[in-house]
Parts: sequence; structure tokens; C-alpha cells
Amino acid sequence: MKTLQRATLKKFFNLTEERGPSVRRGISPVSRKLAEMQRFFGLKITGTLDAETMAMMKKPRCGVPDTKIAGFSTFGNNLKWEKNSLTYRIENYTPDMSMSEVDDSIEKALQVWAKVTPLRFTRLYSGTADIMISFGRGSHGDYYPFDGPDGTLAHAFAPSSGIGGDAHFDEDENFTFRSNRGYVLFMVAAHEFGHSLGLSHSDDPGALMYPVYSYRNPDTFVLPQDDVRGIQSLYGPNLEIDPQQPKPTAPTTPDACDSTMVLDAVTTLRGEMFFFKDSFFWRSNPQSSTAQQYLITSFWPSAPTNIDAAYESRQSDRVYLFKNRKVWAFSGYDAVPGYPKKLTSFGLPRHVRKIDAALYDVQTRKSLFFVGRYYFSYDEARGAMDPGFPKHLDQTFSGLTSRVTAAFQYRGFTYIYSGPYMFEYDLRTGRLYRVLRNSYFLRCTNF
Ligand SMILES: [Ca+2]
Ligand SMILES: [Ca+2]
Ligand SMILES: [Ca+2]
Ligand SMILES: [Zn+2]
Ligand SMILES: [Zn+2]
Repeated sequence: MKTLQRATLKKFFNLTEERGPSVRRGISPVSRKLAEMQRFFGLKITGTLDAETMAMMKKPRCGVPDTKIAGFSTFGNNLKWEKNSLTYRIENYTPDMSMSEVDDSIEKALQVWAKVTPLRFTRLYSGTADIMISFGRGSHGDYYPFDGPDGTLAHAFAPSSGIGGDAHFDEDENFTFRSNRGYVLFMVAAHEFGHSLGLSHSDDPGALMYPVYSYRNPDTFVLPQDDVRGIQSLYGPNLEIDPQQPKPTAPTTPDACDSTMVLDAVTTLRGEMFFFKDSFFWRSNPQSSTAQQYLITSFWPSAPTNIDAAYESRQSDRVYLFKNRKVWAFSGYDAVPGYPKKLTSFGLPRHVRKIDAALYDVQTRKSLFFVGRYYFSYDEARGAMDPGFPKHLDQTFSGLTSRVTAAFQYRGFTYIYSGPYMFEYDLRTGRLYRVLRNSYFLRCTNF
């Protein structure tokens, strides 16, 4: 195993260089730690360093170790502040942003937690605060040196006196105010302050306390439900909420086992299946027995959320994401320049405000767009809509009684989703084979 990966395991999963007991049992500590990490991130548990695990290890993340958990977790032993009034001090600044942007990011990041708890924060400009905030690179005065650009972005210490509660940010990163190029300081700080207040990592990919960084728009960020439950388990709810002020609802992470769930869109991507819902997608490859869940922005920071439709063009090796009148294009992880474009760039008539679903027919190399009770056939090679379209759905897809919500092709079959149901067709003959629940491919693992 390469030093980097070994160091990652050691750092984040408390891998100690054990010799003896575990070796005698025949399972190497490394493969046990790999299995633990794979379980935490919902990867296939192999205990070996496969490609999926390697990719997860390379993601930018927080430097605090992960523990084995479901949903939020705390540091245990009721490790929390015994007072609700806390102080913070910004000891130094990063040159990446203006001072007022740093002040604003830090203040807003603390307010994320104050909004849902009785905790209140007061800024100090000198002396020792409970939460001392600083930027540093490499060795920076504790026993946890930073690692240069990417990798670890920051770390923070659990509540206690002295270094307890303090948050350190790796100056070798490029921090930003709200851009998706670089790391949004507000997002990184809000996560670290979760540790400063007593939360450990969560394995919910939608949680702020998930250890891996993903871009989120700081202007619209609302603390997810998992984190709200976590912090309130320590400090209780905010009792000063103004009933006049409607509070935004904390987002929850979609559940693959929810049989009533209606997917936003489904597509293949380089041999895998992608299932979109809200800000998330599940990714499932044919070899794996589970589907892994991600924030859309952790793959494509510039992508929209709550999309209408998606499809993969084999012709251009791109995946297209549709939302309202716009379409985004990605080639692997990269945004294709020149996008988002208008729906009309696919030959769709101007009056189409949004599409319900899209799929790519591998055999004919046509893109099908579903709009209401009709569907269109677009020829990417010619850059034009095929004559004779739109056609009524009934002409091709028998048995569909309500609107199409998502569609894709997989192993020669065409799957048309309508709400929580999925209709399996042979597109050539129009024959309907089976009506399945959307859990058929989603692989619900709660049993
Ligand atoms: Ca402190
Ligand atoms: Ca770093
Ligand atoms: Ca849809
Ligand atoms: Zn963390
Ligand atoms: Zn530090």
C-alpha cells in the first residue's frame, strides 16, 4: 500500500501500527481499517484498496478522524460546553479573501449553529476566546501538521479548555467567499465549528458533518436535519425563535428505501447508473450490491439541483442535465464549456418550458425527450428533431397512465418511470415486460 493511503487510514480511522493480536487472528489491521472506512462511506466492503476506495481517499476533507456510526454522532462522554454563551477570536487572516469576507464567513458559520440552539457567540479582539480561529500551513503549533494543498482542509478540537474548541484552517488551500473554484470558507468553517461544539462526523452524505467537502451555495445553505438533531441532542433547541419569522425547513437526505419516492431523473454514465433526487444522486455500478449516495455538487460543483431530466449521449460521451429551460453538459467530472444552453439548442420548440424526462436510445442513437403526454426524438448527429414528432406516448409506450417522471436504457431495456413505478419495455417492439418499483435498481439496504 502506498504511503499516502496508509497515512490517510492512519489519520482518519485511527490506524495504529499494531503488531500482535490482530495479526494472530489473521486479519491485517490495514484491511480491517479499510473495511471500517468502506462501511462508513457506504462503499462495497472488500477490505482491499479498490478503485472506489482510492477515489474516496483522495477527496478533500476535514482532518478530524471518522468513527463508526449511523447518522450524526458526538464525541461521547457528553463532551460539550457547559455554558451557552461562547466567545471566539479570529487570530489571523488568509490572503485568499478580503478581511471583511473572512469576518462575514466566520460569523455566518457560527450562526448556522446558533439558529437551532440556545448557543450565542461573542467576538473577542484580544486575549483568549473559547474558540480561537487561525490559518496556518504545515506544522502550525499543534501535533497535527497540515498537508499542503487539498487533502485536509481544516481541523478543530472538541469542547474543553485551552486548545479545545479551536479551529485551524490550512493556508495552503485556496479559500473563497462563495465561488465553486476553491473551498468556500463558510462551508469549511461551519463544519469545523460543529466539532468545536461537540459533534463528530456523520455518515449521512447530506449532513454538514459529513467528512468530505462538497460545494454548496452559501447564500441558500440551510443546516440539514441530521446536524440539527445532532447539535440539539447536546444543547437542546433554540427557544428564542420568533414565531412571526417562518424558518426554513432543514433538508433531509432522500432514502433509497422510501417506496413512495419519485426520482427526478435517471441516466447511465460510463457503465454505471445514476439516480437523481433533490440535491443528491445515487451511483450504482453493476458489480456492486449497494448504491452510493452523493451530493450532486460533490461531482459537478456547477450543476443544478432538483433537476428535471438527465441522459448520457454515447455519441459525445457527455451527460446532459436538464432544469427548466436550460441544459448543462459534463464530460466525466468536467463541465463542458459553453453550457448551460437553452432547450431550443436541442431542437425543442420554444413553448416547451421544461421536459419531464430524457433517454438515449443506444441502437438508433436518438435522444428522446418526454414532455407531458408526448415525446420528441432528436438526432444529435444531424442536430435536428426527427420528422413525425412529437408523438403521443400511447403510440409507443402502452400501459402508461400518468406522466413520465424519469427514463433511461439499461442492458437493452427501456425503463420509463411514472411516479414510484418503473415500466420495463422493449423499445423495438413496444412490448411491456414488467412493472417494477423504483427500489428495483436502487438497492435499498435497510433490512
Ligand atoms: Ca479554546
Ligand atoms: Ca491541505
Ligand atoms: Ca423528471
Ligand atoms: Zn470534520
Ligand atoms: Zn491545527
